Amino acid sequence: MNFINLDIQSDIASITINREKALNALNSDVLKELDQAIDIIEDRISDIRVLTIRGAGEKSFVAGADISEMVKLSPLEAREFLTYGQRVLDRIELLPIPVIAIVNGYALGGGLELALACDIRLATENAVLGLPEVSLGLIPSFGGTQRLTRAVGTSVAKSMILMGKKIDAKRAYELGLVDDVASFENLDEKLGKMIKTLKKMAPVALHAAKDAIYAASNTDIISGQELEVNYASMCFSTDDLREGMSAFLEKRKAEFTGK
Ligand code: DAK
Repeated sequence: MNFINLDIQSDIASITINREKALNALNSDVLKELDQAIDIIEDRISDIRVLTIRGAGEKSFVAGADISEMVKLSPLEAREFLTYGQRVLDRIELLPIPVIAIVNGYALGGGLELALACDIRLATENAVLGLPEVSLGLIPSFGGTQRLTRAVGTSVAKSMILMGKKIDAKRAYELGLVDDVASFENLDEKLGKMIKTLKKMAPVALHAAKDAIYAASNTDIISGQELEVNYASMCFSTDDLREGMSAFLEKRKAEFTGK
């Protein structure tokens, strides 16, 4: 792969979008390789506990879909690119493991949409987040109108989408759009702590919780609660639930096996 580095160390997978000269903008080759990286991760999913995604360098996570490529698209080609882009981001959102976006700089347009498809966002202090598509004669098309609105509410989403308002890491943290902010010096430390926390959790319960939260945005409350009860009941069939509860009662640390 030319634009995506996938590194799997023990039970942590790390994707780096590696197109630094174009601020890691997503063209169709990058999207294809991202799709291939997800294939590899899915093949090895039972060995992986956490996935991280970042952009190469210290300036940009992803500065959006590639404008030089998009400018040439016909409506039908745009539809193909859009459907493909949405599908790749959906695959990331639906992975059974937690996915952390390391928002290390610009997260604009498709870049913010990619970060929104991840479960947790850790921003560096220089991060700038925005959906400037309307200034290009377009609207956010990799799920941004849907996921940003669900993440921060209609009012903030409208100011960011209609006025193209870009926000810094501090404001994004205040809005709950990112979960934490780090300097480049303490980024690894903060990321390490997040990963450590996630690895303490029961893997099957994490997967069930992700699916139930996904349902909260995609179904009515009655069906969502039914799904929640079904997932929770399913947890009672796992070794991990017995282990988690026994460990609490025996005042020791739980050792989860993901079964
Ligand atoms: N696409 C292509 N190249 C980009 C790019 C992008 N989104 N962003 C940056 N680059 C390139 C620049 O062209 C420049 O290339 P060279 O001139 O060196 O060859 C290089 O990266 C460095 O950028 P700058 O020289 O501009 O760097 P600055 O520090 O001055 O500015 C910036 C950084 C991030 C503020 C600026 O580059 C910028 O405003 N970039 C564009 C940000 C943006 O508007 N992003 C949203 C793109 S629209 C769809 C599906 C999805 C989407 C749309 C449609 N369907 C198929 C319909 C999603 C749309 C978007 O994401």
